[in-house]
Amino acid sequence: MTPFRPHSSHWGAFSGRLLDGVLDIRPHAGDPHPSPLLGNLPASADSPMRIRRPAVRRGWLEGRPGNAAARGADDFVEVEWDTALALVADELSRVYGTHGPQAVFGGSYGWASAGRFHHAQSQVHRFLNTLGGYVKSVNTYSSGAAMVIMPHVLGPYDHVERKSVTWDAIARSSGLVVAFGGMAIKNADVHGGGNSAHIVRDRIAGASARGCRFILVSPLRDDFPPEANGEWLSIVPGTDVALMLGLAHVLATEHLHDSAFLERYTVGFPDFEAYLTGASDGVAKTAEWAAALCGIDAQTIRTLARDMAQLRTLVTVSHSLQRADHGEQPVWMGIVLAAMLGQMGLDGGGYSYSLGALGNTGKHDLAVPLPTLDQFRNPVADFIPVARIADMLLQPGAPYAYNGQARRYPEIRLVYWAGGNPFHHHQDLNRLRAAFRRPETIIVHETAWTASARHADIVLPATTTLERDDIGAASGDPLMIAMKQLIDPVGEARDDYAIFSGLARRLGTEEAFTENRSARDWLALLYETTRKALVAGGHEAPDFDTFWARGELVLPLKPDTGGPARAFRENPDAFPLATPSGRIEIFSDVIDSFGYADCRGHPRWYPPHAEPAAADPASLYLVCNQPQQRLHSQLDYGAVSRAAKIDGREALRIHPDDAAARGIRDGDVVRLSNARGSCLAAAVLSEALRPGVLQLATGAWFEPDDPTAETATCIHGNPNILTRDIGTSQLAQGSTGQLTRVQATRLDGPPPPVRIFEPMRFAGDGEDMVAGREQG
Ligand SMILES: Nc1nc2c(c(=O)[nH]1)N[C@H]1C(S)=C(S)[C@@H](COP(=O)(O)OP(=O)(O)OC[C@H]3O[C@@H](n4cnc5c(=O)[nH]c(N)nc54)[C@H](O)[C@@H]3O)O[C@H]1N2
Ligand SMILES: Nc1nc2c(c(=O)[nH]1)N[C@H]1C(S)=C(S)[C@@H](COP(=O)(O)OP(=O)(O)OC[C@H]3O[C@@H](n4cnc5c(=O)[nH]c(N)nc54)[C@H](O)[C@@H]3O)O[C@H]1N2
Ligand SMILES: [Mo]
Repeated sequence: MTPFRPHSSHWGAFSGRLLDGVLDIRPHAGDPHPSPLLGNLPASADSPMRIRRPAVRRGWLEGRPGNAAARGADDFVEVEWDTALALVADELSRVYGTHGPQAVFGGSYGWASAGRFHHAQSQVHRFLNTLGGYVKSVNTYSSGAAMVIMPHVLGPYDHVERKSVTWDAIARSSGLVVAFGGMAIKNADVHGGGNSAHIVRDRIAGASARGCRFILVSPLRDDFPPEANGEWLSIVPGTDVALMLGLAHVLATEHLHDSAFLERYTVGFPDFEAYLTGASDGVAKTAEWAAALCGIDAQTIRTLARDMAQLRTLVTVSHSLQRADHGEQPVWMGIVLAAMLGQMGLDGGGYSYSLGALGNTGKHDLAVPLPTLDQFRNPVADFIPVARIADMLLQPGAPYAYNGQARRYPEIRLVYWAGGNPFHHHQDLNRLRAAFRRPETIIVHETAWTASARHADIVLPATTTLERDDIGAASGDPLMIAMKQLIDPVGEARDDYAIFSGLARRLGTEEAFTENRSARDWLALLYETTRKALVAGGHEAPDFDTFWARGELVLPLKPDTGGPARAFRENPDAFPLATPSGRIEIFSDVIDSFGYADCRGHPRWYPPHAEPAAADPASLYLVCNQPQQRLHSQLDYGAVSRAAKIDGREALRIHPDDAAARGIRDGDVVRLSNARGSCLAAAVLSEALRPGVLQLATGAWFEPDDPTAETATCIHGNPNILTRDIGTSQLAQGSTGQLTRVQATRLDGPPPPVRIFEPMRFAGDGEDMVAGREQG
């Protein structure tokens, strides 16, 4: 019998073995609620979507560099590894030699896979740094707005997101949790680097059983697990700030706010209060005012505000709220609302950002550092806010504002991507297609034929974690896991480290990149960081071979001390916040001094950026949220992801009233469209949605109806063909992909079949020669 061997993934720890050629997976015994996403993994062992050999776009091969018009519509030619590595090395030499590192974009955003050493981001950045650096990206698609505004008004993002309120404190002390954007249990399945124990459901159930009330503010009812016994406030998308202002107005006018807290711990409340009452702009932000915008009646708002003042209240704001127009505002206004309640730093009260969005948020912090590969220093100072990729490629030299800086986009000639899928994560894919036709060369390392691989010039096949040894560990997760290789590399796939080592050899930087270490040497070396800290802390500290033989190691946790918020509350002079004033900034002089019309000195209600579709009364909101059945676009070809599709097409949820008004029945194919493009998806009627709101999760692999068309339709159901590619504001320039406006119509006649998961064909192959096996 083949023994099970330990392994890990972003969605959970497990053990696996190959049984009659099929990957057999068993969730970690200590995980109370293993993620169903584990069921996607076996496909990575044998799917025809795996990239088996290096491949080069024919047009690039024949007319390099550039010849980019056909990018995304061209054939690929499979080549030997030696040929592929020589092509990449020569092209890197040419671009670095002629244009310097500032012509190389190595931002390479993306989640890649669990594993501390073979982490694609660390590998690509380290490799490019040994060549002289690259233009990088800053911040994330997750929290582009929050990461920039937080340090101005509350302190480092990491303190607020990771080190404030724990699930234990909620289960112990919270009386009322008001969750703007909810805490969809699907999201807590996942955590970058691993999540060995899915505890969120049980903690919520525990708090609820003790009597804690959970209020869900969301257009979707299922953004809370049933265990919350939540009360659903069905809000108009994009209007949370109006609701928060309405609540704040009730608190202020009924003198339910904590003036002593505001006085001691905050700056700028009087300016904000003048706005709240209308003294400064003539509009009082009353409950009625809020109700007209957010669709929740004024009496409900008043009652909620009074309850919030009465109970031990935690205000949480999800990532999704800030991945939208003026996304800085709900983050900031949530802080102001919590400050008015005066409970910041109290057990189970105050403010928490993104709790429930990732599996380890709200768990205890680790007491030891994790193994981390040195990426070296990047000598290039230039960067872009991550979601400005298409702007950068389309408008080299163009000016833009960011966080008080007047910046210009660099001129990029070569794009290098490893471990991300921009054709998953970016907005307005037709615009991104145009942007991807600009650089001279695009190189992608991928495990699978994603749309990003299909839009590259040179595609190098990477292994998945299943095909290599690594160390699995993540912030907030106590288990360090010996991730052991479970299967042979698929096709000719190589580890990113091996690929970069081979390139470095050709480029004369091998020693700098590898430091003469094998992958195994690196695991043992990186492990030492954690082992030394274990020794120093007086904990059990097995050597690497013992850890590896044992398969896992439980790491010590820090005690739950309430984090920086508690320390600040107890002694604001000794433990000031890391903001300019040392206090919570309800008014920020720094932000005000930037002079941005779309993000000013204190939080405000800004109507969404004008959208042509919004003027049409028949248009609907489209919520483009995270998928339940996969992580982003990863393993969209896996069994669990595919089982949720209807005739191979992504499911679109629509309220029965909206469906009836359009003659749409369950299972019908629907065309969604707006000024940017269109996509097809399969209707699922659901009363879990607010009427007027549609929901289409992200992550269905982009499949253009016509890859040569300027404006393509995605026939598989990728919502990013519809979303807008504009920044949250001039402050943060974050992604606004969560929400958009669309028309929805029933597609009459036979829909085009979805063929994205059919095996790739390669130039030079006979008609019936395909890469990989037949589809099973
Ligand atoms: N409209 C809309 N768009 C969104 C969002 C939204 O809410 N709405 N959410 C945004 C958010 S929060 C995020 S974080 C992004 C996620 O965007 P991404 O992180 O880019 O999405 P993934 O699908 O996780 O892409 C990771 C890729 O890495 C590949 N990969 C995995 N392991 C390896 C490896 O070892 N080596 C190499 N070379 N490749 C590997 C996978 O095959 C996959 O294609 O999407 C964003 N996009
Ligand atoms: N299963 C699974 N889990 C994941 C991921 C995944 O791909 N799959 N991705 C992970 C990543 S990278 C991240 S960053 C997090 C993202 O965490 P979030 O961004 O918080 O997750 P979403 O599911 O996009 O959005 C949560 C909910 O917000 C609600 N919402 C949307 N717009 C509004 C609004 O205007 N107001 C209110 N009140 N609610 C609104 C939607 O109903 C949506 O279901 O999720 C993580 N968890
Ligand atoms: Mo994210």
